[in-house]
Amino acid sequence: MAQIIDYNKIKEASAKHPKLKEINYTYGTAGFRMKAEYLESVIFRVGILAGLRSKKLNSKVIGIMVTASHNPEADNGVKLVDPNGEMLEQRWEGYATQLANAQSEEDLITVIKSIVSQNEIDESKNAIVVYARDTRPSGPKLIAALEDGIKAINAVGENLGIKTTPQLHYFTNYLNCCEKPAEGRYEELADKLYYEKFANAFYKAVGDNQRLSTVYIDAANGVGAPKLRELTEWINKINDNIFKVTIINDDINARGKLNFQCGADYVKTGQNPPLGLNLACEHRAASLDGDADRIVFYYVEEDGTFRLLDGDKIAALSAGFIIELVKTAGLDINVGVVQTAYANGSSTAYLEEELKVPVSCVPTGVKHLHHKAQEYDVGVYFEANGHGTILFSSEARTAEQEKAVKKLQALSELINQTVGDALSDLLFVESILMNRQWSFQKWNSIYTDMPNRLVKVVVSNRHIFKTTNAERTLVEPKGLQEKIDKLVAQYKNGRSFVRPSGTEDVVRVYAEASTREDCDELAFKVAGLVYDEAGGTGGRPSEFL
Ligand code: NG1
Ligand code: ZN
Repeated sequence: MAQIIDYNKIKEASAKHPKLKEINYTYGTAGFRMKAEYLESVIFRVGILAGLRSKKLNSKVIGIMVTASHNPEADNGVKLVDPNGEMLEQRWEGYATQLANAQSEEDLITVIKSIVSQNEIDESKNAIVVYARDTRPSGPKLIAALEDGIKAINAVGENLGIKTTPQLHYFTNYLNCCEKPAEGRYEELADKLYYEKFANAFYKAVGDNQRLSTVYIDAANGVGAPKLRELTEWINKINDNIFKVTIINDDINARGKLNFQCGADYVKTGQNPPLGLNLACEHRAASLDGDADRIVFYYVEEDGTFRLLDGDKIAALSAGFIIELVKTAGLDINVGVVQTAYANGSSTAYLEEELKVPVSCVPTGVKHLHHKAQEYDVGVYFEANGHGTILFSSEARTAEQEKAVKKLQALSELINQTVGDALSDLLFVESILMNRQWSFQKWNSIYTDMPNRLVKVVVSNRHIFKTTNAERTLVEPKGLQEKIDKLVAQYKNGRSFVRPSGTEDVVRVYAEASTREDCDELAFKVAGLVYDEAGGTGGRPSEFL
């Protein structure tokens, strides 16, 4: 029988993790994320919040992931995962922000009590929480603060050790629908179940198609390296002739290497291969990010041109294959694709005009994509940066057992439906390419990307930027959108939009146009405009026009 909440115990424990005065925290697109040294009090309080959420949901297991994904090594972050493996419910994001900003111990107790009363939480319910971290050096200290928070609210906490973000999502969902392991066996089981599931599903999905060449994987010197290695060992145990990878940037122990000039974000933003990879023209390669929930693929042409196969290309490849299977099987299933404003214009045109699949555009942040994708029988969603997955509704999963349906079923088992997962996405893409016997070149040729560029602008206050129309139109600062529109109108197929980042203290400018020159000029003109008219700071970058 759990005790009711002991507020004095929380007060005492909290005094060991005091809130820094000068900082105002926000639970953003990806939870709390910033320099690791500012996060101790926040993480302690997230432990408390997870306990409250578990009590509220009748002792369901809540997940907590300590990671800052693709951010530099000095950053860290934390986010909560709901029982079905999805992101924390939106209303509770507000509670997370309130808890994090409570200045004194008394304020903290007041906030906790108000969450309890607003949600009619039965304090006597048991609470159970599982947590994991990526490989960042600041992880262990933050986990210790988290454990203090979990203990302070008398919740049961199970440490899963080092895991990828998608493993934590997957296992949280598993614990809430399947038998719970014995105490002390959680960490090991979280790996085993995950490897077993995806290795078997991959074997089923590739059938007897011929294996393709080795894939070189840049693991960003993060948690993806050991996890992918173990996953491929599991695949090889079933059949050692279906999948070959060579992992590079797998040094998780050296300081300063995580995400440094490598990883999915570096490759996508710079449109260059990562440090440490010598790409010959026949090589197939991919990059993960620091917590292995993003993946982008790439290769170089004979003349050395770098070709990126990003999240948009993954969505197009997946949707195309799924639609073909659905047609072959004669199934009455609706397939839809969800994108954000960052999706390349050519990808949207290809999906709508060639594949004739409905496409919707939602604001940045996986939760928005995920919710929209749930409206379809098969909902494909990928951010251009390589974070995404595919959701199969239960109707699609239980359709008759014909060949195409079986393949569709095998694909539905191969994708991590709780969240975007670089390792499961890698196997998913590879299985489609094997079924189609497509090279990266062939895959790339389904449509040609419009030249595009993403630019960061540092401003004194990014919170003055307000958007609408799935973030494609600025409402504030007043008058700025009209000026952007005037610039855009000067370029053939021009498109540009501006929004505040939810994970970094910057404003992002995105631009597309028919040629590389036009695109760069448009991006840097809009960036210059934002800098000049909306409080640019820290020195005007010389490339801004
Ligand atoms: P922000 O910083 O809000 O742009 C970035 C990505 C998002 C999402 C989150 C979470 C871009 C342009 N933005 O968000 O798509 O992945 O990080 O990691 O890639
Ligand atoms: Zn990530």
